[in-house]
Amino acid sequence: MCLFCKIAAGEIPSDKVYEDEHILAFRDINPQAPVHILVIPKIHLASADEIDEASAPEVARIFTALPSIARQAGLTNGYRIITNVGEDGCQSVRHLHFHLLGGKKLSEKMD
Ligand code: DGP
Repeated sequence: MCLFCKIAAGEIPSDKVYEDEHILAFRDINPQAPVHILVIPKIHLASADEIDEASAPEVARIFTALPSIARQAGLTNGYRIITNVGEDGCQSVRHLHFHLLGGKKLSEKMD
């Protein structure tokens, strides 16, 4: 089982901010902004590169939950959602996750 599958299963503890049957949001262990939350599907998908018609509803659930996760985290003035893919994308955990970053004016640079 991968690291984030273990976190989703509760085998590894995390600082959860939202959970339902399909998705989990928890604080990043190495925050890169005042608010840095990871949102994952509970099913294992290695990255956004694996999204297909069958898994698209899981991704839709994440994006449906994100506005309220952001609001609950106090992100009333905007935020950024990032997903890294593969080697060139600097993805270190091979389970699809969306970084929710905010709590300050973020860099204009995207790379
Ligand atoms: P990425 O580089 O896009 O694959 O991001 C992986 C993120 O996961 C990185 O920001 C650090 C975070 N992370 C890695 N291991 C753990 C962990 O065990 N717990 C939590 N909460 N975050 C983790």
